[in-house]
Amino acid sequence: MSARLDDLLSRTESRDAVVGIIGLGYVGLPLAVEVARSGFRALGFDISERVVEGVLGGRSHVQDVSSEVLGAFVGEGLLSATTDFSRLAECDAVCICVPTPLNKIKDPDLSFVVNASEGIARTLRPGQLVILESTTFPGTTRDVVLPILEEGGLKAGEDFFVCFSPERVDPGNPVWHTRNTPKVIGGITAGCLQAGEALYGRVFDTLVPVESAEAAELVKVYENTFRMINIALANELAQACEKLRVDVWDVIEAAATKPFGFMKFTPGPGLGGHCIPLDPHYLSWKMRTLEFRTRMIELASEINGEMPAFVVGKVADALNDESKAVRGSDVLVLGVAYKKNIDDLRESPALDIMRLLQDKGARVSFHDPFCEAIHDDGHTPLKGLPMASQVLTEERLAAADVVVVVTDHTTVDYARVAEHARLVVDTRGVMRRHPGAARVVGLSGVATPPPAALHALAGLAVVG
Ligand code: SAJ
Repeated sequence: MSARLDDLLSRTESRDAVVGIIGLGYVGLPLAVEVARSGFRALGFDISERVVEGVLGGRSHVQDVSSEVLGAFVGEGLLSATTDFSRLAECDAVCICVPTPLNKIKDPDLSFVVNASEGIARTLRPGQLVILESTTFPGTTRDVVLPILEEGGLKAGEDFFVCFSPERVDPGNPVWHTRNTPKVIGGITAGCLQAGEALYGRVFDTLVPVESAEAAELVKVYENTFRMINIALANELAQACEKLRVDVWDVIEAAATKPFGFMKFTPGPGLGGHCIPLDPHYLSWKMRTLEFRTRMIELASEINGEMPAFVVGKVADALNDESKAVRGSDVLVLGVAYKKNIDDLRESPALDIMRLLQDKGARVSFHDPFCEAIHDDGHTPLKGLPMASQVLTEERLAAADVVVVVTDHTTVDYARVAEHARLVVDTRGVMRRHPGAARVVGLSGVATPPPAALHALAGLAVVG
């Protein structure tokens, strides 16, 4: 074993190692806390003065990190933060937890990873361990990060050590947290993996070593590609059920009773979030450079991308059944976050649905108990921004020509919606449990008949 590795392993074992975390967001800050909880000195790095001041003041800006826990570690001197990247020289290990967004043509934007790597390279010294956590395409660690780090002449695997270990943070998950979620890790060399396992084996409950950094990079994009494709299958099933006039929720709930060989996914208004819609495109982008088409990803992405328009079509049909046009109709969208019980609007299909409805002339407003207002993010131009969340009164429900359940926050009283709304388009299957006065149109299957049909059935003439 090299003396450098030996020294790093002993500093790790004795907890004398200082661990740097670059990027103090929803991945980096929880990691910094777990590093401190494991007895290491954690030194957070961020480009934002505001973030650094908040951390030093014991004020958490991340949902899964309580300010009291953060403040306690800062008070004990186990956790600190700085915008001074020259202090990376103080660290025995550096974890990169920065964003890897896609650009407008869905190509990976590695600028944050490159900047972080260049920051580390400026003070790279023998014996340091670098672990990249940001989700990215296979080959990034070896082909993008390594050349930057080896620029100064040090050699990975001999002078310093490099691993990839994908973040698996699910913000707000009540069961799976940073420490107890199994942690995949792969090294550039066997020695690199040994160094990474020595550190992360003391921070995480379960390590999952794999044969290379590329394998570890691929595990993460595969996990989320699996999810994206199965969601697309559920969405395609919803479209097929629409043609078959079968309730897709009946089909999925019944299929989910199969105790083996089946995994439940549900259809919805489209795919939101900063992981599932984006991560598969890292793989498809990489495979295109190798002249290989990931057709499943392309097709699934197309199907998921159709859902906002599919929902708007359902709204238009539901209004049409009542001899109303979309143009001029009062449409109240219930829930705009990308998934229930969070306030995150990133890539939310609700924004596409609202824009499409506005484009058709509808008067669109929204109610979301987790999102106070929608501001211009530069992506989804909505007219009249910022839009404030409406108060969900009975009068407001009754006044809407149609209420569209887009995000099924559990804090909304859907029985009340069923009682006071006239017409509901339900993209999440939540109204099925709340029969009421409202006419409900689901993603598929036979909606409750429109008033005219009901009156006709009862032999009554429809008046007015
Ligand atoms: N969605 C569906 N149908 C489903 C599941 C999700 O339409 O059956 C939609 C959601 O409404 C949302 C989007 O997909 O718009 C993404 O939802 P998600 O439940 O996958 O939540 P995310 O984006 O927060 O995904 C994260 C991921 N975590 C990491 O990448 C570390 C993902 O791997 C997790 O599986 C997921 O959380 C989770 O299970 O909560």
